[in-house]
Amino acid sequence: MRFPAGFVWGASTSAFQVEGNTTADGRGRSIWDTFSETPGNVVDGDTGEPGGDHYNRYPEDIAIMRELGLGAYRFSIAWPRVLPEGGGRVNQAGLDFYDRLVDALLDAGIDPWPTLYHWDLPQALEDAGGWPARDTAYRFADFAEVMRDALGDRVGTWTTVNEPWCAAFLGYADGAHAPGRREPAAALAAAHHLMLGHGLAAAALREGQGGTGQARRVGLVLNPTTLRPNSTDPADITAVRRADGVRNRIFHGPLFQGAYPHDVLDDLAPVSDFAFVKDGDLPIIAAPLDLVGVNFYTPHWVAASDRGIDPADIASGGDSGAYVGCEDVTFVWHGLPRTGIGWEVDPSGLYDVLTRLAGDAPGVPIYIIENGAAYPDQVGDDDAVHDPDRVAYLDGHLRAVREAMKAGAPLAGYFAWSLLDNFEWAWGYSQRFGLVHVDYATQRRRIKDSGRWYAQVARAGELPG
Ligand code: PNW
Repeated sequence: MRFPAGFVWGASTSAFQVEGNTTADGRGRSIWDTFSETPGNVVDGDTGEPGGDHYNRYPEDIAIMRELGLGAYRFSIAWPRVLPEGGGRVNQAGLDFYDRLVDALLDAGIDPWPTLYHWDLPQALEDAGGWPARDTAYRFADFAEVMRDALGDRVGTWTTVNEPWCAAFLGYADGAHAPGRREPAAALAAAHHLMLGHGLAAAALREGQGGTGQARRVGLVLNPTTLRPNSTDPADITAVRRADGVRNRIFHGPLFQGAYPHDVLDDLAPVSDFAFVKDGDLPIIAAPLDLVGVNFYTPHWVAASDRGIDPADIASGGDSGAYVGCEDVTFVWHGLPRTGIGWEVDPSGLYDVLTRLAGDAPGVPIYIIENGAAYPDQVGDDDAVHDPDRVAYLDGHLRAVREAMKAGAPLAGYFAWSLLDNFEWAWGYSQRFGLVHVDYATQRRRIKDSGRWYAQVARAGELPG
């Protein structure tokens, strides 16, 4: 199975998950510092320390990327490193880290793909209301401007927000993620302001294009998933429509059609009147994108039931309030093999996501920005990491990507999640997604079998067999 020449092969991380050094060089606090340090929120009480010490070890990590033959590296920029209070004073020492990182990547021939927001909101902005407050979207645009001025001469491809669904609904409705609030109406406002922040930031990034003459490309990263009815019962089909509304269409509508779907507004009317949508917001949100990123892990099967959503299924430990307005909807295991984190493995879910997105956002190039599988530690007696399950997961999902391309979806690249084992949010360090193993006690890196397999695929541009 060959991929076209020019297809981008990369790997991803995010700042809070790999950098560690949460108090170095004047970094301010983020909602994930506060949340993870609060007992009961993260498995084993894990926090952003030690992460993978990527803040200091990035040269070694870039050498590993070269060994893996990666063409691009997706990382995120820690807002509280750059603007410790969320806005106002710029912390030059924090900014300098990303400057060094970008230069080192370019020296190594690896394209830097920064994401501006991967969930580490400055605590000061949460204290002022967080994403449910409209002002946060404007502060985010200010941050984008600072980053454009700092890196815009060298960075070609930018993504604004990572997974607004998780940031809004796991953070503000379910509470399994920071800031751990359980306020369904506020979560809907957060989702809107994350999209508004994206639109404002995208406009800022486009200004003063290309110090190097390189065209600047701007997009965002969504995590749409496939929701399938558990039976042909019309009630189950309705359950799918409603869950799909708050998971997928609440984003696809504003971003790609410039409007919230009517049925979503109707379904959610008991929760919110959407008064936070102001005149002029939707055109900002719906401004054309140069690319759209997709993160995909697992599909879901949905049934109508008054049992409520099973907590274990959806949100790694919350009360599954993430699906706002879907209290009479349940998620059902389909009996497929599951990863260490419990997520069912089904590459056809990715095929469905991609072909649907190609229809919802016609002509916009799609990049898989994250895809991968978690397992607990797999260091063998021979001191190596043999992870055949992860190889099978990646192989199956890459085949689905290729099939979606054959069906016409404009896929242009694939980034594995993750380059390194890292802080897996509510799971802490108990689950490992890396192509590269990290021994957190010594910070020793070891390329796993999956990393060597992926390197071969990236070099050949082709799947074996
Ligand atoms: C995404 N859920 O997070 C993030 O973008 C990554 O930072 C993360 O490490 C990766 O996927 C694996 O989890 C998610 O509970 C976290 O539905 C939780 C959920 C979905 C995505």
